[in-house]
Amino acid sequence: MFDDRLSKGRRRGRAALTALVIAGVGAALIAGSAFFPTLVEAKKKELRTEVPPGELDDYYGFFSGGHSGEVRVLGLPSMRLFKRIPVFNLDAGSGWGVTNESKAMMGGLVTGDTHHAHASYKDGTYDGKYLWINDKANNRLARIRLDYMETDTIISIPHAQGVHGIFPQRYPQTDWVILNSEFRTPLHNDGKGDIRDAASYNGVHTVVDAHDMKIVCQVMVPCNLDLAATDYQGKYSFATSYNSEGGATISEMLAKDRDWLVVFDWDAIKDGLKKKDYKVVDGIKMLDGKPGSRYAIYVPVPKNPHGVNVSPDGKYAVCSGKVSPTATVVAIDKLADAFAGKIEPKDTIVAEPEIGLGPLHTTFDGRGNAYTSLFIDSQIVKWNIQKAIDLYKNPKKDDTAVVDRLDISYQVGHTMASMAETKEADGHFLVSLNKISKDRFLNVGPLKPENDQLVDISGDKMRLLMDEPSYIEPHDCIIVRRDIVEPHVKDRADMDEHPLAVHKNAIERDGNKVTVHLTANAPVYGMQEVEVNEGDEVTFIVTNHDEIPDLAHGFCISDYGINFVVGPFQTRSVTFVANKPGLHWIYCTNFCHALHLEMRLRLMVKAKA
Ligand code: K7E
Ligand code: CUA
Ligand code: CA
Repeated sequence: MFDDRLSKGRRRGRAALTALVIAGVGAALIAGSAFFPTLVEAKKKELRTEVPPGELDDYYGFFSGGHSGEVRVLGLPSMRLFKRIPVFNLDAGSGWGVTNESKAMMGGLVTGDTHHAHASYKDGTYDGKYLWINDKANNRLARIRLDYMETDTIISIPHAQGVHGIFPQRYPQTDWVILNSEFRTPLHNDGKGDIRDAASYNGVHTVVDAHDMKIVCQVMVPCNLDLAATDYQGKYSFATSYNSEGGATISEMLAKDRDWLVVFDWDAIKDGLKKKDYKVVDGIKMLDGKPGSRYAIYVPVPKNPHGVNVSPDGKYAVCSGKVSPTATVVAIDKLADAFAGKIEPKDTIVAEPEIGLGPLHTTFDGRGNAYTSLFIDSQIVKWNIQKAIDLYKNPKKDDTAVVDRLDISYQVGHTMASMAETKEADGHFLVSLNKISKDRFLNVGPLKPENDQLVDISGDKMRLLMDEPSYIEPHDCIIVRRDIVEPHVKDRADMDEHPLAVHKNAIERDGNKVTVHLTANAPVYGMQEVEVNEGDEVTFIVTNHDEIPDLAHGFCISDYGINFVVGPFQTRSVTFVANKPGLHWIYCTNFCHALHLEMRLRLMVKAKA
């Protein structure tokens, strides 16, 4: 039966491949369809905005799950939710936070606050290998491998609180990932000394090695660092700072009319590391990026800036002040002169168009237009970057860089267009990630869903396509072309990647430690019974030997609070103290076979004498 399913799967795979080849040769062959299944066609004709049953989406959307602590994988344009990847959260559906493998990464924490999901790059576009996501709550960075779409590493970021903006290096490939600390803290945050003295607090710009996930160095700054971006040359990273005042209260943080866009010079950082121009603080190389240092320049931008995004042509960094109705455009090719002291940091600003109230984040269509989210106005505003630059040079009364406005529902945070964080921005779709849905969905109590709205940006005017409710609270997302990710995604694990993969069923006893090596093969576990003594420390290591795509087994121990899922060729383990004597059936929780209900074994815990 399962062999049959496998070969059917293979046949389907071949059919899909054939379809792809045909589509490449010419879409004329796909006659009779109102939809245009390939991106090539979407560019030539009108944008397809529906995905009928049986067809696949054109894009993967990787959405942050906010304080749910997870990452979500959606398809666009359908906006269907395919998968929730547990990262910092307890996930009963998969056993994340239950298995030894996940617990080892989570460090005893089951909460997180994810904001920014960004994928790995090669030469300015995604390579489909990894995704990084921050945990603002507990100051961590996680990496998700996209072949399994599972978290593979979580690290803690020292000397940092409110780890918020993150961004991978875009060129020549992702070797570094940078992170910002939104909250300033004492460098040695051990409660000793004067912790009330806000003037002594610091922010840090952290550089992480994307390959081994170790911290390369930190650059200390006197201000806070909020959102982050990298350039398309591998030379600079950017961070907005809304607390240039160094305040500890909201009124102090709002004192000045301008704060900063801080720009970090990567060549200088690399040189500083080589010349050992750092202190070692708790084992971390700490460079001093204070104003006047060679590591950072401070571009004065309007009041309390939030987002910073780099245009897909690599020319401009665009940020916006939450309490200023403007966006600020910084020319990246002027930064070298500013670092060299030939011009002032403020002279790198080439435009400051007035766009609307509460501007937060900006995205791009690859045709020279920027789309900025306006939290207070509840709008996406489309504006032309070159026109903004021209008008900044030669102001004309009654002329504006604004091209179009779209009312959204309501109070948008991030907005992201398809492929917009790459040099291949294609200007097809945009998602407006709104904080409030208000009257757009059936009422579900005082706490309503958020509303992620899908917008067609392929024409002159933006066109609202869809409202999609979502759970608290996606801050940000990226939209990645299907052909970049799909070839990397595997149907089964590489069994021997797990050092404990079970090839032979066995029980080992070492004093009161019992290790059970167990295979799972529909519809049986490799053993029908296991006997232990009350108080034993028991470890079950379970390997799924079914190679059928998606044939997962569960492993649930009755009354022990243990349940997890093991995918094809995957190994998962759990360790617990057998503190409840008696018979406890272990059963499979994934409906895997006609005899799935019989897939169980007896765990017999003999009571202490
Ligand atoms: Cu604007 Cu955390 Cu990116 Cu929320 S952040 S919106
Ligand atoms: Cu295995 Cu159900
Ligand atoms: Ca401020």
